[in-house]
Amino acid sequence: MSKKLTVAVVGATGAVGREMLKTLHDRQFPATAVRAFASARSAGSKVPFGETELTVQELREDVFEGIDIAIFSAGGGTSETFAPHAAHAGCVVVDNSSQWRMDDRCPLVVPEVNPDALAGHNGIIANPNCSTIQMLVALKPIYDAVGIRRVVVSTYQAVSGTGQKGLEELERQTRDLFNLREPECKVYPYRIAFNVLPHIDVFLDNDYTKEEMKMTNETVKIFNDPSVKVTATCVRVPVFFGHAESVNVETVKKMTAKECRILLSQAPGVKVFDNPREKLYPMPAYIAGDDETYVGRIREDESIENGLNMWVVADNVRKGAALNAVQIAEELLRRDLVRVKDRNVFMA
Ligand code: NAP
Ligand code: 3JN
Repeated sequence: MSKKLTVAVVGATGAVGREMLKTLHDRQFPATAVRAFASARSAGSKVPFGETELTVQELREDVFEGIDIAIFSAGGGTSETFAPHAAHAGCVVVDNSSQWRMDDRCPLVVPEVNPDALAGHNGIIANPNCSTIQMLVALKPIYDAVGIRRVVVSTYQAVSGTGQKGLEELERQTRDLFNLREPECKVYPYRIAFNVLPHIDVFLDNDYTKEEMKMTNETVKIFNDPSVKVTATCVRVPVFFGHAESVNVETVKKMTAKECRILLSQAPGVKVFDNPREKLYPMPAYIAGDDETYVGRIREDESIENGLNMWVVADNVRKGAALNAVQIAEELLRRDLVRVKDRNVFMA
């Protein structure tokens, strides 16, 4: 008889939490029980899980006893408060927020890039930011083959990155504009319908946004290489699902565009969609719901000696959040790492 495995989704009523439940079901994650948690606001409501429904329970500090893995996507504050209690109860947390990403006690993992970082975890594993995940899935083979000195990235991020309320804002504003009504801005500082906003998350003292600095800092941690420099401009666009990125890479040794296409077409989690003559390139509207990170528009940067340009697109809610987290949980199982060695690491 196989061992019992109870999995919890924290933030189960949210855009990412719902996709998390769908992903666990679609991939036939070997859980013997799945439990759904959210705030007291939605306790008692139902969320779909395959053909059935789960009743949402209120998240409390004492709910983690008997849960083996808890996948959190309920915001940084919830993760800060509750993840240490989960680890203390012996439950391994895979956390989707930025709360623990840069904490030295927590591995920050993209399974196609640095699965070995899971070894020796302390009970909380961090899932990177969606924009970092898809960029690094595409960059890892290049990093391994020729080294990377510098990356200049501009993102085109869908409103689903802001959760349910982002999706509703784009839909409402679009309807308002078609009905000649002034669009109401509840979520973003300016209208997002028929507009682009060069502003994601809060501004920091260096005039970058927090989202931009996540890409810079998380890349260094995941590659475990401070010599890789990343500068980012993160932009919100009126797209429901799927983040796109223009990525310029300066490599250490030369790689031609042809070599890059061949390399990436063999890389795990990547699909190369690149034939300019056939107008073939990836776009969010056509890849939403897919697991892969799509790469197109691969070409040499003719302004420097060792440079490549590429266009990277992935479903931000799936590979950028839910799928990556479930893949981490799968990797933990494969490596027999579903246990917390020292339950007191995060208890002050
Ligand atoms: P969302 O649609 O607004 O959902 C938020 C979820 O968190 C809801 O289920 C909500 O439950 C729950 N929640 C809020 N406060 C809570 C509390 N005190 N206790 C328990 N549950 C609570 O947002 P989302 O798009 O799913 O994103 C959720 C989080 O995931 C984000 O805040 C972010 O940290 C992370 N995220 C990460 C990435 C990434 O790049 N990897 C991408 C998107 C999001 P109620 O229904 O009860 O309010
Ligand atoms: O805006 C996006 O496209 C991605 C958003 C991610 C996000 C949203 C709210 C809070 C995060 C994140 O994962 O970095 C957070 C957070 O800081 O936890």
